[in-house]
Amino acid sequence: MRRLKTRSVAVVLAAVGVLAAGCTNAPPPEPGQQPAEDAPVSLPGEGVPQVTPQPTEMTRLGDDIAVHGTVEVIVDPIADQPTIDLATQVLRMAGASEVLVRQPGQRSPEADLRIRIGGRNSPMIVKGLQAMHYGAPANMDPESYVLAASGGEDPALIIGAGDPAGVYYGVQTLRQIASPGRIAGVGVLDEPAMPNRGAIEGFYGPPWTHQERMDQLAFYGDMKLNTYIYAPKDDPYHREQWDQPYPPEKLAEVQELIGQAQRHHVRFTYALSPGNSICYSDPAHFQALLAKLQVMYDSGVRDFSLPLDDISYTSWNCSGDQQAYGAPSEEAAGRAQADLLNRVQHEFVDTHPGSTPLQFVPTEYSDVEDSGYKTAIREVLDPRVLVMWTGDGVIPPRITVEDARKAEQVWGRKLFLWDNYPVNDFDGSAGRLLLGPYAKRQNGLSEQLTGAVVNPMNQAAASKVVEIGAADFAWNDEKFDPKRASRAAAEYLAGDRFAGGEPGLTADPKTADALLVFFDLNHMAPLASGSPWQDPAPELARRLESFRAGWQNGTRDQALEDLRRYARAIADAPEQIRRGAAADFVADSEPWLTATDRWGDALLATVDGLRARTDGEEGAARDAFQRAEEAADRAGALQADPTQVRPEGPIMLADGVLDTFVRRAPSTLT
Ligand code: LTM
Repeated sequence: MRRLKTRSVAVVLAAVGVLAAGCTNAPPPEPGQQPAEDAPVSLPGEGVPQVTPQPTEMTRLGDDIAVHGTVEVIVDPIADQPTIDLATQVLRMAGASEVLVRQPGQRSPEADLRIRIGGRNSPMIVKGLQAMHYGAPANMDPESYVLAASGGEDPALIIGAGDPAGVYYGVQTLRQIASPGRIAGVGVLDEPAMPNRGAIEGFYGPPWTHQERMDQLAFYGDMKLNTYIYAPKDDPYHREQWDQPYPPEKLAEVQELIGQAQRHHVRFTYALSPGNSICYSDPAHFQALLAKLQVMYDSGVRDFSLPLDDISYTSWNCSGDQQAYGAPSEEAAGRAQADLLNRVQHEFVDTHPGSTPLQFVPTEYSDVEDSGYKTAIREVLDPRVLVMWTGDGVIPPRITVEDARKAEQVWGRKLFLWDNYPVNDFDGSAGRLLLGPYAKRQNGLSEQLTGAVVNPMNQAAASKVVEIGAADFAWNDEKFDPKRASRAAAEYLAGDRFAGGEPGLTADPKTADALLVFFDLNHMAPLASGSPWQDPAPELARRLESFRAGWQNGTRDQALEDLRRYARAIADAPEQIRRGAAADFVADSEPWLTATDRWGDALLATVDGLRARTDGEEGAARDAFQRAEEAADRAGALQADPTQVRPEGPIMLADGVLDTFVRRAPSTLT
């Protein structure tokens, strides 16, 4: 983990006549801990807006800046065009009638507000920060940035960084501290905890569409995620036909993705998975592999991965390997794989300028026990090659610092986490949309990993809920709060949009609240066996528990009123979400929204039945319970669409909580 050496930065607040912001939130959890599940959502400091991922340091620096009239943006060459375009869009959305983009030295006198964006050590940024009495280290690591904003008589806004990605991230933060008419007067010093952060499209089943990938890449920029690994198991050119060239129209699409990734400061990582048929000792296979990588290099890719997961490693694909490595064994497979990887690292990566170290998914990727295979890899593989690991388990119930330490020992290097959440391609996840928080990943992991990518769902837009949590964690695991991240996800999905789909400045609170209800109903996350590592519907379960208590202890009117309110929130959530949330999220979620409609009706009818029973009207109660049962049956009959998802199965929603309550209430609540 990199850390800004600025904990003691002198922010001279008195100079701008502002009191230092007090912190209203609870003290951060100790390293290695996360807030308890029932802890309140942690809030940013007083007067400081919510930014996701959470910055390393953010303090109030001065009054908010009023945005109106002509805004001049002075940029030096470190800022690329997408960064300038984003800054321009943000300022327009915030209320600028005109945005003039200038180079240093080209000041125009008529500007109402002047913004400087550039290299940390460029004269305009150095002078600007001095004038604002805001300290920031002179040497900034890649992706780090400083932002200083202060309103009043002489408003100023400075964004400085050591590299183009840092400047882009500074402007992404500007997007989040801007609101209609204003920009918050804050100082931000920020850097990522993990150098590699993002997603691996590594699931089985229908791969994402081109449009979904384009959207994801833009979204990763919004969330300061810098890595997308292209590894869709069911793309034949990635795996089964790994040695075949892409047809021209497919290649053109991949090239468009590469361009989109560059515009959003995402490293498009091309993965090729030859393990089901490769003959390690065959020079023709090696050349075919290099040819495939070369096309990607020529198209702009600088990051490469060779996943060798989910293959048989106790048989060879050719007799040549038997001669070269002996009888098939795990240890022999380790040597053959390490030889292949070393050759790709030395003969391709090292000879192709700008390429980053090779990445690799081993065949043993999900445990921390030493083995002949791991020993071979540990002893033979070039130490620069990044090795991926899914935690202790393919779908681990938690990922701890201790697991990662043990894994480091057996692999002889720190690992790159392939996090199998929220992926829903395995039997235990049939019929589920995984919208729970990014949780049970221990803070402190940033010290122990080279990075983390999540393997998302077939449903790209719905995956953003967990991806936002993962982005928040990978950027700043020290301050990570799963609940805060879920709320940030709800607000992101309930946000307005710039033309072109980029997120706007405001979120609709009613839609965000409806989304949180919906997330709770889809909170359950299964292990491979299907049993949960995250509980089903914990908020609903808590409310039903308190209802049962009220029913038993004689406060039935109040209990019924409270439950009806939440049942109404469930029943109304789908329409609110359909109206207010991002259209692609709605499309992905439609079967689960329909299920929510029906379960909401079932719960409301159950409340009606219990109300009637309390009033002594047993006939009306029976009718209502009958309606509840019919709605529950209709909800239970919904099936996942096999053309959209793998595996298929009945739509699951708050199962074991909502269905149990509705079905048992008539006989147990008497
Ligand atoms: O996890 C890894 C390394 N490989 C596969 C993934 O492709 C798959 O998506 C997940 C979840 O089913 N499990 C795997 O084993």
